[in-house]
Amino acid sequence: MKRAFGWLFCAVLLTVAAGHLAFAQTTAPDPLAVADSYVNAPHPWQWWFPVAGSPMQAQIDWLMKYVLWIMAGVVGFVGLLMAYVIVKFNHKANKVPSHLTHNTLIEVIWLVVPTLLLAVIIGPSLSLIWYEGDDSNPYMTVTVTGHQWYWEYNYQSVPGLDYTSYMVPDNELQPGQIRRLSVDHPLVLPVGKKIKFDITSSDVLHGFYLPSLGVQKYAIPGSIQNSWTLITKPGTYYGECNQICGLNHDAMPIEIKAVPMAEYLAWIKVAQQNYVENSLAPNLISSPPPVGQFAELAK
Ligand SMILES: [Cu+2]
Repeated sequence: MKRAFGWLFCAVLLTVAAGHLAFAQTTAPDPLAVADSYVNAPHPWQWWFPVAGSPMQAQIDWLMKYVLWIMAGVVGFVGLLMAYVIVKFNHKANKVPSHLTHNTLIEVIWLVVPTLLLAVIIGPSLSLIWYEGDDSNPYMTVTVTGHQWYWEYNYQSVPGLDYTSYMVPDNELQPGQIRRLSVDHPLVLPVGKKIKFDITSSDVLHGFYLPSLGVQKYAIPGSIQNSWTLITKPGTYYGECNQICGLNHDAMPIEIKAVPMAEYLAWIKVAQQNYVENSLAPNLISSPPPVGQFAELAK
């Protein structure tokens, strides 16, 4: 019995050591990773998280595996113990039961080992919670407002740039667009920069959920929830409203175009111009054209 606990303890220590190595690696993503037509979208039969598109999601992915391995160890060990007891001490195999009621060593071990397990889980968990909460010093802030049933994006640092984003209906899909995920005007963000989100709602509860970027916050009327991201690789990232918000809850996906800074700045110019034109008409929110055709402007 002592040997079994010894092995379990060693396994836990090894898991913790390996985990900390992995944790250290995921905190420093390569900001120079470049890919032109990278699409980070869910695929059929996907059963694990999407490929991490931000350091936050990389750490969430790591913590998930870390706790999963510890949990697998605990479940496996308890399962073996139960099998041992069932075989060795059933009524037939053990006709005269022992009247043993206390064993100080075992009682100390079953207090100390779970305590150690919780201790090695709480460290990285708290560290990740603090990391998620640290939205200080962003490069820019976007106010994200949930509406029934579309999203509105307001670029706080770009005067007047405020536009809506609707899902592309099934019968208007263009080649390359994804059914129920592509939108008319994606949220355009620069890669390699810290982006803060001020998330709110104009009507009911919505959920701003970006699985590949590790962002998930309620959009609550009359309240602002904060989150942030740092996208390491240019490409298209998808998310959804994940709070049941009414009839067309499934028709308010989120599409993000993460582009290099030069292309982002070029897009801003066109989007602002578009806003000025549209603002001549009352009650019209600007609708910048889709991104992708402005690489030329940036050169
Ligand atoms: Cu919603």
